[in-house]
Amino acid sequence: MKLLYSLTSPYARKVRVVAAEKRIDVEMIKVVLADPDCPVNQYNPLGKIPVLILVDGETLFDSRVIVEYLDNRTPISRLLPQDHNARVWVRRWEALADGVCDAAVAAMQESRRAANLRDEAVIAKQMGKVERGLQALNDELGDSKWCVDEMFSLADIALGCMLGWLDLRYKDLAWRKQYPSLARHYDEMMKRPSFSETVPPEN
Ligand SMILES: N[C@@H](CCC(=O)N[C@@H](CS)C(=O)NCC(=O)O)C(=O)O
Repeated sequence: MKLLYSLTSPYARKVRVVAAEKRIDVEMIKVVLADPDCPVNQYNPLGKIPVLILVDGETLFDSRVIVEYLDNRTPISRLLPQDHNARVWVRRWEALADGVCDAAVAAMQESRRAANLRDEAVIAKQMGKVERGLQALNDELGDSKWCVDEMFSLADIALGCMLGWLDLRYKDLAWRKQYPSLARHYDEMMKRPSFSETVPPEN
C-alpha cells in the first residue's frame, strides 16, 4: 500500500498517525500539490491528499474512508470502537475537528488573495466556525484525558492533527491560552511517538 501525502496536510497526518498506531506498513509517497506534475489527479479525481493506493491498484480517499479501512485491517490498537454509539461519537469528534481545519484552510486561502479581491466577510465567517468549533471541542473534552469514553481513539488523533495544523498556520491564535482542555490534550498526544514524529515542519 502507498500513501500520497504531504508533511503539512492535517488530513494526511491523521492517516499517518493511524498507520503508525496500528503498526501497518505503508509506503509513503510525498507529493507537492502545487507541482504541475503532481500525480494526485490520477488517483483522486478531486485532486486532494491523502490518497491510499491499494496493492490491486484501487484507490481510497478521503482521510475518513482511509482510516476506517486501516482500522479494519488489523485488530491491533482499535481506533474506532465496535460499539455503534461510541463509534458514532468518535466520528462526530472527527467531523468537528476536520471541520475546524476545513474552515481554517478556507480563511487562510481567502486571506492570501490580493487585497482588492479579498473578502473580509468570508474570512470572518470561516473564523467564526473555527472559534465555535474550538470552544465546543474544549467544552466537550472538559477534564477527560481522551475525547470518548476515556479511551484513546481516532477522535483524539483528529483533534491533535487539527491543533497541530493551527500551530503551523495560525501562530497568533493563542488557542492554548483560550482552550486549556485542548492544550492539556495536545500535550498528552505529544507523548505518543506516532504524533510527535509527524509534527508538520515549517516550510
Ligand atoms: N476531506 C478531505 C480533505 C483533504 C484536503 O483538503 N486535502 C488538502 C491538503 S491538506 C488538499 O489536497 N488540497 C488540494 C485541493 O483542495 O485542491 C480529507 O479528509 O481527506
